[in-house]
Amino acid sequence: MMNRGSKSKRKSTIRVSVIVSVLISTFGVSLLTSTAEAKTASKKAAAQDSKNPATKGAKAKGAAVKLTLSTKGDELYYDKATLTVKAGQSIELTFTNGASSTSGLTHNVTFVKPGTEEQVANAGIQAGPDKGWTPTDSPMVVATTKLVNPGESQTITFQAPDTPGDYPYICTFPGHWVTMKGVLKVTKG
Ligand SMILES: [Cu+2]
Repeated sequence: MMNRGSKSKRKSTIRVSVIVSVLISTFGVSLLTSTAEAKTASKKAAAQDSKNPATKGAKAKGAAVKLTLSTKGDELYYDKATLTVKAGQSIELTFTNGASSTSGLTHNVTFVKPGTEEQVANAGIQAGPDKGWTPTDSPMVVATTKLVNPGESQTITFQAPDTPGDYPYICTFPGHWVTMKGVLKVTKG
């Protein structure tokens, strides 16, 4: 009886010391491991930040701003003389040709760099009807719709220029730009 008791006491003492030493070594190792993991994780997070443009201020403008533009019926005028957006903002523009079906008037909207509307209109004539009277490859052109038939619409999405300023929009159908024009006002983001 006595012997059994002292044996079991000794055994339990040994067990406890083993458990404690295991705990110490495990805890010590886990501390080191978790510190290393935290460092790696923060490095990864920093790398992701620099790769993800959404976290950069200049491009982070949220959802696209929705704009609409139409014609004044059969007149060679847009219904809005100005549109305003922030630099770098995503734009979703819906253009509606409000002309009557019997008018035969086709129109587009072409956004151009400041002061280049006449040059773009002339280049549009050179581009010809197959290109919808628009020099789409020109660096002066920021964005453009196709030629839209009377009563129809087209929605385009594009990014506002990063440089604030007054960006004209015109219809490049020959002769229309003289009156079919407005200004996209790009303000500081
Ligand atoms: Cu037009």
